[in-house]
Amino acid sequence: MRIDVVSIFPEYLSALDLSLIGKARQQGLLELTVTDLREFTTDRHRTVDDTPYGGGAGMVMKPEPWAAALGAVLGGGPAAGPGAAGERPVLVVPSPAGEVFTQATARDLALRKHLVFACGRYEGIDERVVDWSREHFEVRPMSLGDYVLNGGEVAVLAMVEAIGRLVPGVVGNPDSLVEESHADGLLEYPVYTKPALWRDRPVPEVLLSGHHGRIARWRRDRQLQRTAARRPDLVGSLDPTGLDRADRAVLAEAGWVVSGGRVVRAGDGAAGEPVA
Ligand code: J9Q
Repeated sequence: MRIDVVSIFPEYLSALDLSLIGKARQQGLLELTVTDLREFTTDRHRTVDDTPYGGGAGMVMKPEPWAAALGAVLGGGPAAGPGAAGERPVLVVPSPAGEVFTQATARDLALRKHLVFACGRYEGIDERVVDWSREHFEVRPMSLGDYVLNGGEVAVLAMVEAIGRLVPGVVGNPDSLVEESHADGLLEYPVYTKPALWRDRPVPEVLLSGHHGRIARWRRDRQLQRTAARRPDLVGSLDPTGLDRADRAVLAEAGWVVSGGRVVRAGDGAAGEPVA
C-alpha cells in the first residue's frame, strides 16, 4: 500500500517512523511519504493561508499550494496518475465536518492501493480544492469524533495506525487482528496479571479458579455491565437473538429489557411494564 501525507508540519508525522508502522515501512509493506505543503508555495514568505471571503475569524488554506502538492503526489509513482489504469487514489481530508472514522472505515481503506491524507490547519482548506480533487481522487472528509483539534496531523496519525495494522503482514500474529473490542458489539472485559494481590487489591477470585465456564460467564457479565454503563448507544444496537438468559438478567439489572425484537431501556413502556 502507498500512503502520502501532505502537511505544513511534516515533522509531526515522525511518529510513523516508529513501532509497528515504522517496521512495516522498513519491510516494504507500506510505502509512506510525507510531503511539506510549503515546498509548493511560490512566494518569498511561503504563504499557505489567507483571510476568508465573507469575513469571520481565522484563516483559510489557499488553493494553489494544495493543487500543486496533490498534483505532485498523483504523478509521483507508477500507475498513480489520473489516466493510469486501476482504481483512483483515496483523498482523506481530516475535518470536524467529515463522516466519523470507524473500524469499518479502517477496514475499507486498508483494501486500497493508494491513500493520500491532506492535513488542514487554521479554519480549513478552500472548498474548491475538495471539488477539484473529486476529479482525481475518491474524496473522503473524515472526523475522528466530536472534539476540536488544531489541525489534521493528529487525526492522520490515528487513522494511519488503524488502517496500517490491517494491511496483510503488518501485524505479525494475525490472531491479534481479531477485533476484541466491539467484535460482538460489546466493550472488552477487564484484564489482570500477576501479582494476584497488589496493594491490598486481589485479582477477582474466579479468574484463579481454572473453571473455564465460570470465567467465560464472569467476563461476559463484565462486558455487558461495562457497555451498559459507558456505551448505552451500543446496548440499543445489540441483536437480542445473541443474548442468553444470563445476558438478559445482567442487562435487566442495568435497566435494559428485550422488547419487540430490540433491546430497549426498561420503563420506556415498550415492554408493557408500568411507566412512571
Ligand atoms: C482537522 N478539529 O477533529 C476531529 N476529527 C478531526 C478533527 C479535525 C479538526 C481540525 C482540523 C481535523
